[in-house]
Amino acid sequence: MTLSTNPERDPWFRLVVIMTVVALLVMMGFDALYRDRPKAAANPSQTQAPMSMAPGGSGNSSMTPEQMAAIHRASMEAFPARTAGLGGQVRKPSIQRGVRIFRLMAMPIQWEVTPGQFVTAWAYNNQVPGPEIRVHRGDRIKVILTNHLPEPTVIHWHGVTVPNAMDGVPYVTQDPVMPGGSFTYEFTVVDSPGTYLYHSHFDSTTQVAQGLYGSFVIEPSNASWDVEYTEIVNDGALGYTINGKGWPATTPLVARLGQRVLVRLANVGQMLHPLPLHGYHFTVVDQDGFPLRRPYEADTLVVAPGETYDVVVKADHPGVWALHCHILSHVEGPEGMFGMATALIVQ
Ligand SMILES: [Cu+2]
Repeated sequence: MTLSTNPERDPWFRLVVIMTVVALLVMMGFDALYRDRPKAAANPSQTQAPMSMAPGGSGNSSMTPEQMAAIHRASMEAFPARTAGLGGQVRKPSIQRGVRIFRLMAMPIQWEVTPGQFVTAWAYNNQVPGPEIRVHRGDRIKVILTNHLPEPTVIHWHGVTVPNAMDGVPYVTQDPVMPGGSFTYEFTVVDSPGTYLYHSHFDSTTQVAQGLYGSFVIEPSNASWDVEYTEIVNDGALGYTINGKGWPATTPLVARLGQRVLVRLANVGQMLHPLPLHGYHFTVVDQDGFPLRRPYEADTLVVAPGETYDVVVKADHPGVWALHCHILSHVEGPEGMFGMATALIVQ
């Protein structure tokens, strides 16, 4: 290709000029986007990881050994710390003519991630994660979403079999729900018992990171466990969290000696999170809502973005056993434990 001496009339030259202008506008647009976002959204570690946590091993803290020991002790002794707000509360439906009706209201709230650390979260029904929706196979359900956010939104039912029009993808299966608007999702539950998710599918890098997600549990007719917990990890604008809270404000899993504990693990973040449970081997019994024909034993389970696993723990060793992400910068630094950590307490 050669450019003619008269660039005004050369179509290739015009194309190059147009593409350059478009590229500049796109770059300026992204820059403006980032300037408008809270810093934490661009780098979740900034709300949690101390500045002194540079790679390179020991000796890069300005604290004395005694100061380090004291601050570690404080972060441990604070657990479980009280904060305002609890996510993932089970939502009881109202029932009209046999249809179970759930209402989800999306709006910005102030959310206390760790004691005294308030951030602007985007939440369903004032909690992060949103309410846990529990249903049975065969249930007919309606979920009425109302949008009080400053952006359009939609809900996608992750892993759940739904009619195409209910899939919650903007301009593919529905128009987005504009601020002040609402949309009713309606379907019959046909999948296997297990753990599924719901989350925003509009500007999801922002909206899911800010808190617009929740668990959708299809209950079995007979549970083969004594007690159960849902643990959703995220790595967005609220930092490294389990159920919307960072250590030491995460909620412990509590079991009596000998009980069978079902733990529903899910990841709505953008990173892999390998989750080990100290002191125990657990049995993985279900993945993404599919009961495993051959359950398997593991100590550490890598939960990828969008995955869910159900694991069973036989609580036969008393004590406080840490359950945390094994990417160390998500949980522990010179100032002790933070972020994606909780504990199983067997009494
Ligand atoms: Cu992690």
